[in-house]
This record gives sequence, C-alpha cells and structure tokens, in this order.
Amino acid sequence: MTTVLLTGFEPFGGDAGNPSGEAVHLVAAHWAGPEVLVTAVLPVTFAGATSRLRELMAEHRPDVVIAAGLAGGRTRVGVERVAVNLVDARIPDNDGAQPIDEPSVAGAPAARFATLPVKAILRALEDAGIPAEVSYSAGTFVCNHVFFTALDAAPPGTRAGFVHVPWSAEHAPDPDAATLPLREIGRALEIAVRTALTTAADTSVPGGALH
Ligand code: PCA
Repeated sequence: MTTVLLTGFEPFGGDAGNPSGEAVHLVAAHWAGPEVLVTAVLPVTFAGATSRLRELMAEHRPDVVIAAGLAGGRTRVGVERVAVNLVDARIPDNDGAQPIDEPSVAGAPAARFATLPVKAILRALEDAGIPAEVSYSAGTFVCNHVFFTALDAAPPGTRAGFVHVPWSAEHAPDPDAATLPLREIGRALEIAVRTALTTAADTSVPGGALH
C-alpha cells in the first residue's frame, strides 16, 4: 500500500492561524485514496517538530513525504528545492528556543535537494491556475529544519520535500498582505501530493532564479 505523509504547522510568532495546518486538514477531508494519507500538524518548535516528524516517518514508512509551512509575504506557492543544514532562528520558536548557527543534523552534508519532482509540481500547479514558483531557500527557521530532517530521515526511493504557502485570505495579518484562498492552498498541496505519486521522472522546464 502506498502511503503519503503530509504535514502542516501550528501558528507561530504570535499569529492567530497558520494556513499550512488548516490546508492539511482540508486535503485530509477530501482525500479519496487509494493511497493511504497520513496527516499531522507539527508544533513550531525545533525540538518537537523534528522528533514528531521522525516518529511519523518511522511508524508509517511513507513513500511520499510533503511538509508544508507558511511563508508570510510570499505571493506564490513555493516548491522548495534545497534544504540547508543550518538553523539560525531570527525569532524564538513556540518553546522560546532561538538556536543560532547550529547544524540541523550534526555531521550531515551542508545541503540536500528535495527528492520530489519539483518542476513537475510547478507545472501542475501552474496548469491548475495556482501562482507557483520553485524556491531555492526555505529559510533557516523551523520549516527548513523540518525539510532537512525529512530528507535526512527518508530511506532511498522516498520522495520528500517541502512546500511553502502564502497567507490565506481568511487569516491575513493585514488587508494588504499577499494571500490565496485557503481552498486554493489545500488544492495546491493535493496537487503536489498527486504529482509526486504519479510522476516517474521530473519534467525539464525552466524554474530557476536569476537572483
Ligand atoms: N513557517 C515557519 C515555521 C512554521 C511555518 O509555518 C518557517 O517558514 O520556518
């Protein structure tokens, strides 16, 4: 049986909501299989998020792992291509921890690439009318830490990666914030999962960044 692990995050930084966690619930509510979908909303803590993720991966042995998080201010859904082995927290996490200049996983390489078909996901999102981009930095906070940990914990053959989402229109911090409707964010995550399940080899289309 093919298994997918899809995670989002709890609110952080004093925000009332986090669209990544809410969107994961939407995907779970609509999931029609036949693959098994396991979902979880991770705490925004360096220690708690990665220990929960490692537990979930050990328990369910997923074929596809997609972690999602909020990138407030971004206008597009970002399919992350590279996780760096670095934690450098600009704000405290939800435990009050603020690690600076530490490795995400001691002794691991400086960076790892997502093993998702990132270009095929980009193309599928664009075809569905969802603003999307390949992103080359998931930051150095809890999201990147979870992304790097997912790649570190994934056995060979697992497709693992990270998707950053904008604010939802329903929970924007201010009226001028860039947003997408929560329904569209959920649709984006479902498309990412479905594309990862159905794409054998990634598509070769431009998706790089000039700066
Ligand atoms: N976004 C943060 C952590 C949790 C989330 O949803 C980040 O990008 O690191």
